[in-house]
Formats: sequence, structure tokens, C-alpha cells
Amino acid sequence: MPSEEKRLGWGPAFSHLPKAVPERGESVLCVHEDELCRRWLADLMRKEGYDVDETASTTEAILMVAQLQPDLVLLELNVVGTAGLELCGELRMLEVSRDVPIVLVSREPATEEAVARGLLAGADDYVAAWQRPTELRARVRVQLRNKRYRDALRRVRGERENFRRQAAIDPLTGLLNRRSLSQIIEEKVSAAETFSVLFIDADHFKAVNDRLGHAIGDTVLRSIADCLRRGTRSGDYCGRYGGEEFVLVASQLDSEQVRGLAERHRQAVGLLEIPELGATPLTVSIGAAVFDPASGETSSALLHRADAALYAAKSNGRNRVEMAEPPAPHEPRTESGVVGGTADSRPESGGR
Ligand code: GH3
Ligand code: MG
Ligand code: MG
Repeated sequence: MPSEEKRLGWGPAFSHLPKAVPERGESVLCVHEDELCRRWLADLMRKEGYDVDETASTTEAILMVAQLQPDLVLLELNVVGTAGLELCGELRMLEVSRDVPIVLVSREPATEEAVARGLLAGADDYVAAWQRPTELRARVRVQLRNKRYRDALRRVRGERENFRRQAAIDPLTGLLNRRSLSQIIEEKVSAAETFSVLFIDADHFKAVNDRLGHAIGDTVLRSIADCLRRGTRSGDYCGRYGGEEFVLVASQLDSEQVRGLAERHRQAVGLLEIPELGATPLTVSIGAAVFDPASGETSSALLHRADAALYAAKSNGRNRVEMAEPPAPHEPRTESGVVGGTADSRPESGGR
């Protein structure tokens, strides 16, 4: 041990505890006002194999944490001043540093109150480092190990959330996919909510593909999707049901309001300016059905009614809205629910 350290009564930095084996260049930021102490801490951490940065200033420490994103901060516990405590609080408040472990260190063993204040201000641990360097090394390792576990857990959660999103979202448009829409409709029927379903189908879309190619067709579908999304109120749902067909699930609207909503969407799509389309008109036909919770209708019967209304909109000339007939009152549940026409048939090219 250097004589200076012996004179100060500091413990031996390297006892029987074997050197740490950092997983991947883990980094430690040492914050201490006193240069000699800071260098001693930094050397100890470097010998453990960590990448080390140092600063004397708590203000600079915040910037360094934000920029360098160290895996751990070793911070001087000011027994007299409060700069260290304030730094703890700030690091805990900032998004970028919220989870970085902070280990407080002091040259002289700190009082119980000082340690308690430090821990409550946001630090994770405390060591009287200069008397107990071996313990400091072990505690740093424990904090880094815990951080690795937390990081791994966060990654797994993020991936799971990604998978969940991918399973719910249509990749072409970013809207909900058919599975999500069916689930939402099923839940609303089960919860006996009043809501409506709008089937929105691009008119003569095959001709768009035939004339301009599938890639431009995709661009057009994305434009329709963006237009529908912009017009969807919060609490309502918009998705791509398949191909060039979209579905909107709107809460709490009566038949006239649903017609108004459908008209607004039809007109909005009709006004879209899509350079790739040139003079080719882009319109949609819409079939809408209102679900009455008192009717006892099933979700598939409701979808059949909306689909039949879309069929009617196609038959009656396209670029128009048709409302589905309400289900007959007090009739036993029906799977068809369609007045005039079968659910999946469409005039001419119509189909999903
Ligand atoms: P209608 O007015 O009766 O609905 O006529 P339509 O041509 O729109 O209907 P049809 O069912 O005959 O054709 C649908 C077209 O939509 C054909 C298909 O290639 C196209 N389509 C479906 N999914 C996609 C897609 O993901 N991308 C592109 N570009 N085209 C698609
Ligand atoms: Mg179509
Ligand atoms: Mg279709």
C-alpha cells in the first residue's frame, strides 16, 4: 500500500477477494471533490476491470451520466454539504439516469443519519470505502449484477411488447389487424355496449393495381389508412380487415350519427390527393350496422349485417354509404342477419 494511504489509515485495496470479471466493459463514474480520494477510487475500479470516468463536480456529473450512461456511480457522501444528496435526487428524477445504481462512499465512516439521508435521497448502497475497500468492490459487483438482471428483464419485456404489438397490428398500414378488430367487437358484444361497425371497401381497387402496379396499390392503401386514422375519434377503433377493406368500430352512436360519420369518411377519402394516382378516382363504399345490446345479436350476425350493407352500397353504384337493416326485434339469434343478399357475395368484382 502506498505510504500516503497507510498514513491516512486506508485499508488494503486488494485482499483475498479475486478480481471482478466485468461482463462487457462495464463503466463506473467516480464523483469525489478531493483529487487524491477520487484517484484512489478510480484506480480501485480500473483494477477491477471497469471503464472509469471521474469528476470533482456534481454539476458535471449529471452531464456525464447523461452522455456516457455509466453502469454505476460512485458518489462521495458529503457529511457536511448536500451536493451529493441533491445529485442523487436529480439522477433519480431524470429518465436517462433513473435506474443507474448509486453507491455512496465516505472517507470517514458516516453517521447512521447521514447514510439514511443518502439512501432516502436515492442512493442504493453505502460503504466506508477507505476502511473497507474489499467490501466496496463486492458491493459494486452486486449492484452491477442486479443492474444486469434488471436490464435483461426490461429487454425481455420490451421484446414481449413488440411481439404483442406485431400480433395486433397490420404491417402495411400500422392499423389494427383483423384479429384485433374481431376481438374488440366480440368484447363489446359481450359487454352489451352500444356501438357500430363500419365496413369500408375501396372501389374498383383491382383496377388501381392493374394500371399502376401492386407497389403503388400499397401506397394508396396506406393513404386510405392514414385518412381513416385521422378521422377516428379517441375511444373508437380503426383497422384493416383484409385486402382493400377497412373496419371502423365507433362507440355510442345512433343510426343517423353513424351515417354522418360514414359520410365524413367517404368524403375524406374522395378528397385525398395521391400524386401516384393521377386522374384515377379513389372512392370507397361503406356499409354500417348499429349494435343494439337488447337485440341478443351475435358478433358474427352483426358483421354479416354490416357486410350486407356494404354489398348494397356496391350494388347501388359504389362511392356511397348504406345502413344495415336493424336485426328483427326479439327474433332468435341468427347467423345471417342479412336482409336481401348473402353476407359474403358482392356485385361484380366485390369480395374481400
Ligand atoms: P369493388 O369495387 O367491388 O370492391 O372492386 P375491387 O376491385 O376493389 O374488388 P376486388 O375484390 O375484385 O379486388 C380487390 C383488389 O384489392 C384485388 C387485390 O389485388 C387488391 N388488394 C388486396 N390486398 C392488397 C394489398 O395488400 N396490396 C395491394 N396493392 N392490393 C391489394
Ligand atoms: Mg374493393
Ligand atoms: Mg374488398
